Amino acid sequence: MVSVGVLGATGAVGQRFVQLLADHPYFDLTVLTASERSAGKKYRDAVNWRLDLPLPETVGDITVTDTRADCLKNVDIVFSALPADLATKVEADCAKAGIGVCSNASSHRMMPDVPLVVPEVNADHLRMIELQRDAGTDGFIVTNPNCSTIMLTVSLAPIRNFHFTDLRVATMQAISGAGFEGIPGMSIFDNVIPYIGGEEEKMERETLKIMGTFDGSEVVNAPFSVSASCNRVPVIDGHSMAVWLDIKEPVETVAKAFQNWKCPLKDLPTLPEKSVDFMTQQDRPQPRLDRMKGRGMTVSVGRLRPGIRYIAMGHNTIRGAAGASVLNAELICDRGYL
Ligand code: 11C
Repeated sequence: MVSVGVLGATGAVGQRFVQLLADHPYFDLTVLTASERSAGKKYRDAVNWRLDLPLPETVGDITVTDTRADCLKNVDIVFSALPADLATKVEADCAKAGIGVCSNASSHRMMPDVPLVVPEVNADHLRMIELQRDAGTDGFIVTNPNCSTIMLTVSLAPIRNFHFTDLRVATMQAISGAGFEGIPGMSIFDNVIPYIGGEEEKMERETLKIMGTFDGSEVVNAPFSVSASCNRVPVIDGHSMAVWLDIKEPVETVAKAFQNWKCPLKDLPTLPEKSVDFMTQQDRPQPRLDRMKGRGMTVSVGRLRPGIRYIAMGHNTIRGAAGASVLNAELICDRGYL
């Protein structure tokens, strides 16, 4: 078993990490970190557990430590659910201390030697770990993108071989994307907020890196433009998005590509049976009905129309955050990078 920890274990994404790692076939969850005021408490006393499933018993007994690299004794991998401002230093310290960091934070995503990975789309970018090792780091940092970017890029996997130059996307994002702290500040009931700070820029630049080509020394960005418009809507979990692409092939050909697509990866514990579920019902996908498909890891695609236009939807804190990092870590183990 690989010994793992979670940085920032009490927040919305941290709790999802704990839920996914509590009984994992590769990983033994041994360390949980949180802010100074939680350090020294049992996890069950430090956390305000807000998920739909009960707090796993064995994890409740773990004593929470401070979020510092020197508190992570004998840990092989840490999963980071830290806010970006904290993550910059702590993740770099962990990597220097020989720990593999699988991060959901945004701070290192665009660094030239840090892989930004969605396994179904660019598993080969994990080779960038070698650049970090060549530069003298004993551990490594591997990141997953912003949740909206994950739904978008997974939905593009089956159709990426069609030629297009212009990708437009408008999101409808759930309130859990703002974390437990962000929710009370939002006047979201009976409302739509047409602004999520930094989100549009992240979708635009992260998509190009993920769908770009890694030539062994750097990533050459994907050769198309991305224009995003992001909105917060009164949904608890599940980010939806409308996507427009200037693909010239007939819609029937694109539908076949969605239907016939096979994920290129071999089986991994968190990889769902279907990474993309292509739906033909006129009123789907819907967050409430479809977000838990594939234990929250499937991205549903529907409303495919000429144009090309479609809707993609997935669970933002599972597929879009904690599940994405755990899947990256499984791939890292599978490919022998540990
Ligand atoms: C939201 N997507 O829904 C954001 C949260 O870059 O990981 C995640 C931000 C990020 O507000």
